[in-house]
Amino acid sequence: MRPDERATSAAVFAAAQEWIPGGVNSPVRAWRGVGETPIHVADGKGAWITDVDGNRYVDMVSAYGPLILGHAPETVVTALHAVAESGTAFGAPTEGELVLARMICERCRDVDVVRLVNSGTEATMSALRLARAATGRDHLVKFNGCYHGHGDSFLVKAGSGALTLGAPDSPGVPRALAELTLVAEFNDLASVEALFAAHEGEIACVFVEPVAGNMGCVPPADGFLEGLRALCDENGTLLVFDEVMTGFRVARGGYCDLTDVRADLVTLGKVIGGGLPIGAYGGRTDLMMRISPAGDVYQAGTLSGNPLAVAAGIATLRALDEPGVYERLEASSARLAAGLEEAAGAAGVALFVGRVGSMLCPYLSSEPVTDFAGVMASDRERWSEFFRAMIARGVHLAPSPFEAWFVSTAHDDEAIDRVIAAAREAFAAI
Ligand code: HOZ
Repeated sequence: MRPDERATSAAVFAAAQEWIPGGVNSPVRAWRGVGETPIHVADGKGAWITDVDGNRYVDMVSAYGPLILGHAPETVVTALHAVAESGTAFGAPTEGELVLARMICERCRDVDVVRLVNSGTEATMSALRLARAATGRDHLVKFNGCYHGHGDSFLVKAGSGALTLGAPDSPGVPRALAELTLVAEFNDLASVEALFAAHEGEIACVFVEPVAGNMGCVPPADGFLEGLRALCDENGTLLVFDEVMTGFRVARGGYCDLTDVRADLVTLGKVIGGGLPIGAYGGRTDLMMRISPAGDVYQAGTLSGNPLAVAAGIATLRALDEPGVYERLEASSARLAAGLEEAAGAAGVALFVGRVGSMLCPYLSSEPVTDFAGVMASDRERWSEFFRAMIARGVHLAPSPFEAWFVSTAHDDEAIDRVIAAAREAFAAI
């Protein structure tokens, strides 16, 4: 549909400018990177959403990852109704928190003990504090283009919306703090070695998204995670897997299921809340027992372990236990990736699809994209044209070439075929 068929969205967005910074509650939603004004969503069911103008779209955003079962799955809706009837917050522990914590620990190999928080940002901030406390060191290593939420220490060469909007290093982060964040290149072990050599005995932890999902979708190169583990071991440094995106998405136990490399700490979010606000961090018992009140590292939250989020998370993880779920996600995601490649090929457009399970990113690139430089070398200007052409054809994409697409169990053949058909026309049009 054309922009003039999105008039109500445009009117709501214009009014929101006065009351909300930039009209949105998270920057990437403003569609600035693609030079458009955003649709405003009225509702969603399964793989589809409808905007306030009545336009329907196949949704490839999936709320940036949490909706692995699609929109409003019956199992989650039923669980939420029950909690809504019986009380939504108590500031006191509930049994549901134990149930979800056990489910997480039983599924994630590297998580022995877990603390629930309210967002991925809280999870990474808290894990960093713990790593600093446990090692008595202040520095951390992160990777160019990786994103670990908007905590001060992570807004240094950040990916996701920060990269999209040209602000990977945010004003307001004290220089003294930013200087403690050392930045290496993803899939480049030599760059990490150099930081360890320059900061011997100073690095508390290495934070890594095992699949870089905030500069599209870049899998780890062979030996990269193994190399990080070895460097961390040599230097008494903790290895933190940020699985906010990959957790319960790429496999039943997250990326930990796909590698032999052990993480000391793991951060989670998105899928474990089934679309409600949640985060979690966990790991080795000896480390996690440093967290207050078991230990002395303080971290708290009025709504942490919120009954609604916990119930949605439990329902989601239970649904993911059904036999064949991940196989079906893999099959539909592979079909989508192949369809996009075929559609681009037919239009003579160079395309590389980065994909791990049900997270993927089509880059307008004639070369495989394996690192940040490759991401930046892809044709991002033309990607914006592609985005506009896809929206016009009823496919909702994240408004940035740096965001992954997420396939859900609700993306059936009809939905996938619609995306491929739209892409065929869109590639021909750009
Ligand atoms: N955490 C999301 C993944 N890139 C970004 C969502 C947002 O910035 O709104």
